[in-house]
Amino acid sequence: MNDESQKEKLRQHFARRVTTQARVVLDTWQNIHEDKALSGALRNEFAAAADKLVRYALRFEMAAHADAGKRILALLEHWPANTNLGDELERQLQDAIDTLSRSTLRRTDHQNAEAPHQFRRTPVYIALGNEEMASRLIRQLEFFGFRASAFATGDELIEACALHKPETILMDVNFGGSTNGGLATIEQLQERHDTPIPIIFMSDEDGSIETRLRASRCGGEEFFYPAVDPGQLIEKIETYTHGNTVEPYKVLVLDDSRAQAKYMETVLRKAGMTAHIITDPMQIIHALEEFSPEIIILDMYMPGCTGMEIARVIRQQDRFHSVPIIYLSAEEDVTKQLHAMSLGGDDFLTKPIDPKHLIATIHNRGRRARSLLALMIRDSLTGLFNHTHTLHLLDQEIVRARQKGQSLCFAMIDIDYFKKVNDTFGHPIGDRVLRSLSMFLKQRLRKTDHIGRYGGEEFAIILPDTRPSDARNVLNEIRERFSELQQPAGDQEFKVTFSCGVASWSDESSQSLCERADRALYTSKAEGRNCVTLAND
Ligand code: GH3
Ligand code: MG
Repeated sequence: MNDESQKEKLRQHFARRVTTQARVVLDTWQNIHEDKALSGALRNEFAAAADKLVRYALRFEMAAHADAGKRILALLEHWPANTNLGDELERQLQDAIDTLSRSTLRRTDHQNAEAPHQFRRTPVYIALGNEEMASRLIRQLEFFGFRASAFATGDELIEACALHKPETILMDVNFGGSTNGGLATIEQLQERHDTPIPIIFMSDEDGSIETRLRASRCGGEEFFYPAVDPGQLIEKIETYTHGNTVEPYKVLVLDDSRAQAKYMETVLRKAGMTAHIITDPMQIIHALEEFSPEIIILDMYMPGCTGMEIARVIRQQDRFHSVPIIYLSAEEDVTKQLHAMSLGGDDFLTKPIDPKHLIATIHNRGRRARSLLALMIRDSLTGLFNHTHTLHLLDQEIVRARQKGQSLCFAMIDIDYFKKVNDTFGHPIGDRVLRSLSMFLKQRLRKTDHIGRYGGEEFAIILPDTRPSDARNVLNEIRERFSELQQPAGDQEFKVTFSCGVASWSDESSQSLCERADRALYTSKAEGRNCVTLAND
């Protein structure tokens, strides 16, 4: 490769930094936009993201992005810290955001309509009156790697479920042409299965509470009315897939009575949950950081402070903003319970605790929290952590490595000549390659490693407590195995390789660590691809 084209490649490589950062800005704006009452808490994060965008865009000479970013920063001057966003400013910011998203939109590659031929997932069944809509949905789902089939009658559906239990069923409430025919089919179907199949109901005619109740009672997890948006549907299905991995819930209990705390611990452990108990409220911050609970149970009254005060402190941290909090107390005064809820609690359980009630509450809260979280932190194509969350995990692991005096490695992976895969076999096959690499990484790495989709065809891996030479060896092994994998495309097959850069943390910021891994990745590219480079300190 000559000098000029090397330079052009490098430029393109870094251009992606800018577009990735632009997406971080757009994502943050989306969150602000969705809940303006909480926007004050996101203002600084949004400003920092926009600032970084401008710096990157200037560095890599991308004028449109730099201008859009500067306009956002100028508008942010009128948004004081810790206040919520006002209407007029929101309109102006939206305008600037629109400009930015126009510059960031990915040019869609030439799309070859061919769908992937092999699927790993269990099927999704579709029972809709509208055939055209059903086949459109199937195509969409296949694009995301789901195997979907449509059914014309309830009997066929029930038979198919007996043969192969689906991940989920999309069911028209009035399926089969009769009012509530779909509901009746599902009721009949669920009786034959020990664990109910999650159902997504839709109806374009009837969104009444009676119908919704009946749907929910026979396993209806979602109710789309009056229309189904395919994008949303796919996200729902994706969420169920993650929900299906039955990791035990991580529950933090704060109760000043050691006996009560011990009792709770026993109940939770018996139910297969991971419990972490503290009896001193002053330990809460430390426990949050160390244990990262998914659900928090707080005693209402403790010496020195109340559960409500602790809840408020917990809610002040962005990360724990939406973690469910359950209060425990002998308090039977309803007014006080309501007050406690208004201060950021989700549920209230009265002592003595009925273990069944406790476990059911945790399951309900936990499941909802997990599916919400999955939408926020995961990439919908691969199910890996998204860019923002990967960086967040990296920061967390750096803190841990520093505390424990352990080593830590960060790797960046970029598929080689991926554009050619898209151009030759079509975008859907390209997507399937991304998913196959993501599954490959999940299979080969330890549970304690974090895998993220960093950008389009770039992945990032955080390897805690790992020495640089070990990280390099592991990644080299993965690289070799992956390069041998046959990727099917219709009746052809092809192989794909990736390049990788690894950096070992040396008491530096996450940004510096990322940049070193990125440079090492680029060295791998420059040295001919399909190799792993370890960054110098
Ligand atoms: P190199 O070896 O230098 O990395 O070459 P490359 O072709 O892999 O890199 P380049 O940056 O030129 O192209 C990356 C391609 O990845 C272009 C883009 O369309 C494609 N891509 C990005 N995100 C996705 C995605 O979500 N799905 C698919 N199918 N393709 C994607
Ligand atoms: Mg590439």
